Amino acid sequence: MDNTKKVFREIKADAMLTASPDLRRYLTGFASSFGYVYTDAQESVFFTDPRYAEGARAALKNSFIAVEVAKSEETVLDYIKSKRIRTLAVPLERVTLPVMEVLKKKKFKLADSAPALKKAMCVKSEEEIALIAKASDIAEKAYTELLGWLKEGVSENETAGYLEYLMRRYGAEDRSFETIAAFGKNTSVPHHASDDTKLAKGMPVLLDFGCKAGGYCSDITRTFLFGKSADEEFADVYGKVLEAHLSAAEKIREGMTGAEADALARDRLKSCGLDKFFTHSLGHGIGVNIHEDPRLSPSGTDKLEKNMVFSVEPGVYFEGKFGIRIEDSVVLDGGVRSFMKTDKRLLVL
Ligand SMILES: [Mn+2]
Repeated sequence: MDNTKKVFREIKADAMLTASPDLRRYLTGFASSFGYVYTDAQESVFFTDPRYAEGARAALKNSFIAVEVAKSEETVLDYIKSKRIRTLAVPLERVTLPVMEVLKKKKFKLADSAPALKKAMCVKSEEEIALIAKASDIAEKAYTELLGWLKEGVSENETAGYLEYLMRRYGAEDRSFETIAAFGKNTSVPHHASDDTKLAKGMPVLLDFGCKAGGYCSDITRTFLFGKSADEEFADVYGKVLEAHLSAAEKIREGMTGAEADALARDRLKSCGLDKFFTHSLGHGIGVNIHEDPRLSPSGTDKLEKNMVFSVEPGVYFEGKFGIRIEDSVVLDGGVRSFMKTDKRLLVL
């Protein structure tokens, strides 16, 4: 995958230089812990150290990107200087102060590449969409198997660990983020840190998880009951969160802003008095990073476009009682198409 030209087209500078691992991965499709990607109108060069040179040459053999060995950023900057580059675009929000000092010393005129990177990254290619679909399939396969394994007495930590093991077993290269497994009243904390709470009959279970395939993330949340709930309110509230999810997913269209999309679910929950318990935003973009643009939130100004991939995840949380979140990863193509195939109706195990 070579996204260097796609980003460079949007940049007003003679060249761009990118060092962050996630952005390098996005630009080259190659994962590494050290390197710089340089792009100008004529060429793209991936500078890395000897550990990655062989792997990078093999991976980028058929791409536009050349591979060079560089021991330090000094070597890279001297190369850029030798090309008489005046304006250099770097993602300013990612540049550390020491690196900024070096760039200034070398007398580059700096431009910001972050807006172009963000803009390019949120609209996915067919290849990227296929990788997110694969990461979604793996996550759901692991989830389906986990449901048959869950039993009274297992802890949240054990459950999170086993789910992550299953995702790797079915082909994931990593998890997308720290898996959330919450039992009972812990479900009311939207991002609960899994602990040694044990599963007991009648508890709600919230699992928020995802994995990476080819560098791309999936993100899914399911909330269900482990046996019939003692709380009669649960099934009723679940139905309302599901309605909010389904109605937003049905109505989201290209051209809407993130705020308009968010309002579809928020207004639905408002009509039954639940909006004040919906304490986060409806969704976020998903790609090489688990959280990226577009933002589907009350303040989201991003316009939703064809082939953007994001989450749809309304949730309501009753402190000290229970919480419910229902999340799919989706792609926008006319309307919304979900990557998830598992049933979202209330499951009572
Ligand atoms: Mn999410």
